[in-house]
Amino acid sequence: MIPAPLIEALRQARHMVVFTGAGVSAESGIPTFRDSLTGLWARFDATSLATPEAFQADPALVWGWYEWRRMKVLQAQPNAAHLAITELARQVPRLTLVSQNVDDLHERAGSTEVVHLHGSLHQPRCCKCGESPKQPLDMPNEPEGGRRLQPPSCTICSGLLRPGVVWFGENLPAAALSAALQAAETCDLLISVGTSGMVYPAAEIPGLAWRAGAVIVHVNPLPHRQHREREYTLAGPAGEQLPALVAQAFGDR
Ligand code: BJW
Ligand code: ZN
Repeated sequence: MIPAPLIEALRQARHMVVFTGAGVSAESGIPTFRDSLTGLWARFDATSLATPEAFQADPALVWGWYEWRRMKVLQAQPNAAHLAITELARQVPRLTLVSQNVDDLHERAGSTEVVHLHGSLHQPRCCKCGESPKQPLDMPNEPEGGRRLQPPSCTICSGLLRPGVVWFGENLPAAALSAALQAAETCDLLISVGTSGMVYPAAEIPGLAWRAGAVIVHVNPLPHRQHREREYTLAGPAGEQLPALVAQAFGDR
């Protein structure tokens, strides 16, 4: 059951933010980070893979693991949740899509101008000069979990290429962060989809929007901790909840 005031808020919204985390890609077969059985951190140690120190200590271990992840994404398809977000953007005057995800499934579902807070698996860059290769990397062919794989060298300065993602302790890309914060402060409705809300500063975004007066909707199979006024949870997988939300709010248009 979707509450009637929420449907009305969707119909009235002038500027909507959709804020996504790993859960939006879960139904495409991309593992989340913190789900207790299937999450990446249940099987792999974050500190030995997702920090600059880990890459410095063992570039081949880290590069191989990210190449395995990139392969999984290239083999995956956008799911009903990604498609529902694309449809939502057609229905509201303005929609800003802010994602913590490093995959490109929103883009492949037809979303444009996605604000990627944590970078991209598909845009490695040189550790030394910061340039990204002009040619896309070859299609990876990595076993489950990845094998040790020497990162390619930069064609400009011969430094090592590194994954183009934001690791713990690194700053988020300034332009993306400022676009996300500005959208959160000015939107009238924010839908937070498939995120545990544990990683900062991204986790501040729904609260920022709420304090600025927006209606907040969480879409997650896990119940949300607490609810304030103007805050709702649609409990269930995003691939079911988001299409239902879009159909109920805009199906008659
Ligand atoms: C479904 C579903 C379905 C399942 N449908 N839903 C303030 C306080 C405390 C700590 C800090 C702070 N400020 C900064 C920090 C440190 C740190 C941090 O936040 N640590 C916390 C973990 C404690 N932050 C940083 O280091 C950030 N940098 C920074 O702040 O720079 C300034 C600074 C520098 C130095 C010192 C201090 C400050 C950078 C953070 C970078 C995060 N990087 C990662 C890895 C990216 C690369 C990679 O992919 O490997 O980003 S970590 C990982 O977590 C990834 C994600 O984007 C991010 C968020 O995870 P997400 O998306 O929420 O996934 P999950 O798995 O947690 O949740 C999935 C959810 O989906 C669950 O709720 C499920 O129930 C749900 N779900 N199926 C809908 N079908
Ligand atoms: Zn270089």
